[in-house]
Amino acid sequence: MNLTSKTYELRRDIIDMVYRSGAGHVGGDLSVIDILATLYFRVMNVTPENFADGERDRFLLSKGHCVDALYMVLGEKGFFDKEEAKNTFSAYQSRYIGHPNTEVPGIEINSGSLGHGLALGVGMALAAKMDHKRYRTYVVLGDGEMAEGSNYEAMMAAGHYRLDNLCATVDVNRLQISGTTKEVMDGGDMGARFRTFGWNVIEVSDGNDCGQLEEAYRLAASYRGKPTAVIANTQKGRGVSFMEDRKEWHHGVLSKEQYECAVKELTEKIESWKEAECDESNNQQTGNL
Ligand SMILES: Cc1ncc(C[n+]2csc(CCOP(=O)(O)OP(=O)(O)O)c2C)c(N)n1
Ligand SMILES: [Mg+2]
Repeated sequence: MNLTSKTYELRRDIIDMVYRSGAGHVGGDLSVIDILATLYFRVMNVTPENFADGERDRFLLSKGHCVDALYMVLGEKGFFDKEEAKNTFSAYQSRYIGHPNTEVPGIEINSGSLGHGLALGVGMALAAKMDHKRYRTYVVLGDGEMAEGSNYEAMMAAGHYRLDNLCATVDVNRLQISGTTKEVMDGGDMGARFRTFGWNVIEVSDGNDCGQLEEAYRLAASYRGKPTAVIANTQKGRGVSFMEDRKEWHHGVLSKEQYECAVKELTEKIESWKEAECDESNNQQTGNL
């Protein structure tokens, strides 16, 4: 499976779900989807079949408002029927509510109140060390979320306990709810903040490139003695031109015209990625590469 075309199919699923429900956080969904897809399809040892196994890897979406993207990845992974999530997202009595909750298969923690996921991840990683378990814990945070003071206490504890089985990813899309992260709360260099607390830091220049992300996670898994922070430089709204880098799409809802325009653009991109994959595999077969 080529992951790039898959992430564009997932983007189209997200747009579908947000349009049908009239709810969601589409900007941050589109910046984080490549991170989620790389983790679930290339890195983590977690499936519907092994979810009850204590050795499964743990995934925590601390920027819980982007659960729309997580639902689509978990659906694709077979945890539940994607269509069910699309049709009932944010509806009365649906389990697919607007932030992660553990009633949904595949979800480890309730989150959405920003600043909680990393501390919970530290606890899980520390428990793995104490219980001599091999699972790894992955936490995904937003760059605006890094204004929450609780993160810095969690970073300090992770460094202190040398939790090399913990990997945090910060989705640095440079925007939060009401403006740029720099304008709203400028905390300075993201990597430097983690280094101060004894973390190994890997900068990913294009955090919407699954290949770069996979390489970063491979390096993180082999690093010993420190937790790793992957600083993923992404773009909010990535893949839908009129949403890219625009704070208005943090939780914007699409009109019919906007929906049709977004689906058209994503479908064209999916087709061109698929053509490129086809050419690549033909070239490989004929030895042209
Ligand atoms: C404790 C807390 N305060 C405020 C909010 C409201 N809120 C939801 S999303 C958001 C902005 C988050 O920005 P960022 O972490 O950069 O997310 P992304 O850009 O990836 O969407 C805020 C302030 C919240 N969910 N939790
Ligand atoms: Mg952000």
